[in-house]
Parts: sequence; C-alpha cells; structure tokens
Amino acid sequence: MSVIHKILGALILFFNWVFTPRTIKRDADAQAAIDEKIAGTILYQYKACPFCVKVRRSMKRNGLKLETRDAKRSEAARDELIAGGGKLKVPCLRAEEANEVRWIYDSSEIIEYLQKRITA
Ligand SMILES: N[C@@H](CCC(=O)N[C@@H](CS)C(=O)NCC(=O)O)C(=O)O
Repeated sequence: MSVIHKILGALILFFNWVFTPRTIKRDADAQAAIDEKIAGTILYQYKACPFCVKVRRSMKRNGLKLETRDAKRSEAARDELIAGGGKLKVPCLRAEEANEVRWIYDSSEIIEYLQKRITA
C-alpha cells in the first residue's frame, strides 16, 4: 500500500471518528426485533475503505449490529468472500433470506437493502 493510501485511510478513519453519527434510540423490544431481522447478515469490508465507512456509518445511525469481517486482515474472510461472492471487492453484504444467499457488492445497494430489511 502506498504512503498516500495510508495517509488517506488514516484521514478517513479520523474524520469518521470525529463525526461519528448518532444512533437512533429504540426501546429494548424494538431493538431486539431489529437484531432478529438482520441476524446472520455479514458485512465483508476493509477498515479504511471509504465505501465501507459509508456502510458502517449507516449501520451505526440505524443501530444495526451485524457481524463484520475484514477481508484485508483475515485470509479466511478474503477466501470466503471470493468463494461465495465471486470477487474480492468491498463492501459486500452476505444476506440469507428463505435459504437463499445473496452477495450484495455496492455500498448504496447494501444500505438500501438493510433499510428495506429492517422496515419489512
Ligand atoms: N461502487 C462500489 C465501490 C467499491 C470499491 O471500489 N471498493 C474498493 C475498496 S475501497 C475495492 O474493493 N477494491 C478492490 C480491492 O481492493 O481489491 C461501492 O460503492 O461499494
């Protein structure tokens, strides 16, 4: 990774930390219902990728505590992503519905999908 990429990554993480979004407040039952709706959903991501940060910020805003796997630091996660989704690109959401697995590769599509899933 080039020095410029490292600096940009650090800046992205810094500004993401400074401007951390507020999480919507729900009562315990409502939050449990949301947790249930997104159970089993996994986000493959890189820590400092701007598109991944965009998805994580949306998750934080909406109080979505889904599992994340780092496809840069974890070889196992990288292999799962390539084997399941077909390519090494992040963010990618692995979503299971009615025994059907979907691999969603675009940050805007992921955000839209999660929004629909929690309001369904
Ligand atoms: N349009 C995509 C762009 C995603 C993208 O370009 N991701 C980069 C990382 S920031 C990537 O995975 N590149 C391939 C690689 O790093 O191997 C989105 O909004 O999610």
